[in-house]
Amino acid sequence: MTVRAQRFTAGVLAALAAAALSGCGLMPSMSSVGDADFDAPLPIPPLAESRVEDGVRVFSLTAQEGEMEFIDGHPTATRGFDGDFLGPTIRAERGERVAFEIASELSDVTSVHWHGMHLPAEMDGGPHQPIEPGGTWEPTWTIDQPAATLWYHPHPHGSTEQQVYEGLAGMFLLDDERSRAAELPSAYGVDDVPVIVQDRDIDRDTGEMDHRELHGKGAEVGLLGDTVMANGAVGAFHDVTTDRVRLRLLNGSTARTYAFGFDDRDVALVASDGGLLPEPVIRERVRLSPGERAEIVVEMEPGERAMLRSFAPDLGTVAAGFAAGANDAFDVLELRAADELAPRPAPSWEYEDVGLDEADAVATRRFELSGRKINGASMNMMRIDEVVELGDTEIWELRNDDLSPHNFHVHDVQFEVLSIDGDDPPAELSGRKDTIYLEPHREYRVIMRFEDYADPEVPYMYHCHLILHEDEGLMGQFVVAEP
Ligand SMILES: [Cu+2]
Repeated sequence: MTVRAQRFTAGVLAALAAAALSGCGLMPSMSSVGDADFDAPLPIPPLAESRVEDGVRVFSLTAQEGEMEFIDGHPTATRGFDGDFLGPTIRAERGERVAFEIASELSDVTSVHWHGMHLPAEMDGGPHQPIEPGGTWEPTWTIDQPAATLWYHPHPHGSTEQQVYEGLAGMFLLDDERSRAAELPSAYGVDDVPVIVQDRDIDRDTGEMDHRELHGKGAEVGLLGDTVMANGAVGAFHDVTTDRVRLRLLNGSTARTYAFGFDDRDVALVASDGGLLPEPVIRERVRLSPGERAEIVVEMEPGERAMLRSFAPDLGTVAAGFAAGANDAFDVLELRAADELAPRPAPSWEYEDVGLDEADAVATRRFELSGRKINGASMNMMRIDEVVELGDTEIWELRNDDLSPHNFHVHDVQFEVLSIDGDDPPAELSGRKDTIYLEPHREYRVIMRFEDYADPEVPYMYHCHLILHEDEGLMGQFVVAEP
């Protein structure tokens, strides 16, 4: 019996009963709430080392094979950057020139994409910048965007899901004057904590984590694992020493959407994909689809323990939600407050308005997602789908025509949400975004400006970040060209 089967046996009767009651029998809901001992210290990804040469900050990264012991006594084959699983946190300052020496010790083609970064297309690390087995890649660009929590991961066409699932991902933090002056917890790994949340399906008998086995028996959205980990640790806790703690949440899962929160407390959402929001947004739950980030500030009382959970997420769809994880809930990370907590001020900062104005838009493009196609076409690396003129502000209309979930990620730019079904977006979508969850059959209008880096030859991608969908063709290509 596989791990999965054994594990399901325990909860399956209750789940099936619940499913029968709810009238949906597609797939049992998963839950780890209250199951595990949270006795593993949260691993904090190390800050990547760098050196400065001729004014350029140079980082080195190696994609390599690894091994983890997620299940006691059973090693799991994994991959990581400069280690067994995940990668170091890269940190750079706005205005800095950065360069990377990336080496691959993998046996298959990979790439390294800088998710959320504004940079030249040939530095983007998408499917057109492959790194061959044993090969290297040396991108360089100048950081030119507001402070934000970004991330990096492979993007080879057709095998991105597999490589991210195996562990190739890391955070990329950008700082600027405003973020440094902000009243926000900022001690990395202490009160400013990276939290990469991912789900996995691990065989309890062998430790094996081969996602391909699950294609066909997984959900339409891709693999939905029943083991949820934070920075590669299952059942992790973090010791909190301040009365406010900032969590930089990254949904690094390939298919699963989470609704993060605590049982009974509001959190302050302070930043989304593209950086700080206009002002803190108080929420009980924060929904994140694959690829999205959220920075939240959590208030703590001395001596208390608070469990960061993912509650059953509202996917905006009844029809397929059950099979897409809408009924699943997980414990993610336990916060353990010390008996005495150092005070931290209430979150505040100076917001940077980048001046995206609908009146400036010179083009409107429409993208309808269905199955594995955008506007009826599936990804073709030889075809440029859209040509954008350098300097233009554009409105993109996004629509998920299916009843099951999709989201939408655009490379190179951060966009702002103008409206959803004609209404103002909710406050949690008031900041800049590079990835947005598309509730089925709703009209999303977003605005963006393509202000740099014309290159008529090398395209950027836009795609669904449910990575199975992306791998299977739900992706298109645009170039930014001189007028
Ligand atoms: Cu999709």
